Amino acid sequence: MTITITAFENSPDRGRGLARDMRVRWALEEVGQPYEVRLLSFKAMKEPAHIELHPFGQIPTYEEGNLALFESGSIVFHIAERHAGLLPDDAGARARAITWMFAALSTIEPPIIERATARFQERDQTWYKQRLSMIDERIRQRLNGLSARLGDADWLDGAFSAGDLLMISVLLRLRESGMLREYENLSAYVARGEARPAYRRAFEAQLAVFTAASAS
Ligand SMILES: N[C@@H](CCC(=O)N[C@@H](CS)C(=O)NCC(=O)O)C(=O)O
Repeated sequence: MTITITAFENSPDRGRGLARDMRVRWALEEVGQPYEVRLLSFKAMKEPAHIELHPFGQIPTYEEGNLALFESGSIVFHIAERHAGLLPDDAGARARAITWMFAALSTIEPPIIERATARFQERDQTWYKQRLSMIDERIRQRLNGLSARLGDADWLDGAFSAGDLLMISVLLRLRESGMLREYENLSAYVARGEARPAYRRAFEAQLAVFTAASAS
């Protein structure tokens, strides 16, 4: 059955792979599943046809036959459950990998998104610098814990898993802040993720969309 995902027609991140379709593309590439992409303008994302698929009018969505999903974490979990390569067979290791998926999305991602929102929407406020440094402190608290747990391991819990895929996707959003460079092991961890052939293929595919949109 054909898998179709949605992505920005013209991504605000200018093809840097930070939009959340990237993590879904990466998961599909890791498990070797072909997929099609339906590109959406900001206007189309808020129209009834898309709201039917995604109640909040966002990307990504995932369609496969009668199944329609939204939320990148749920989509990656679905892919990882259905195809070998992203979750271990051992029940304990599988539960721990799923725990890292949740940790990425519910513990690490929120302050990182808060930072991006502050930079985008609050930078003209008089209190902006103070707020940014408070958010950065919160991010560092999380990174301290993550860095200590990763130590000198390649991945968070044994073999590469969907937990690493989501964690690296989330950490990549911090790159422009320079904060990742404060953590040698986390920088190396992110670089290991980016070096995976599946990541490269997914990255090139989303970049091609942006390149084509800028040329037209
Ligand atoms: N929690 C959702 C967040 C989805 C989300 O924020 N998508 C962004 C792109 S990365 C979007 O569609 N932004 C446009 C908008 O909200 O109008 C997920 O993980 O899928």
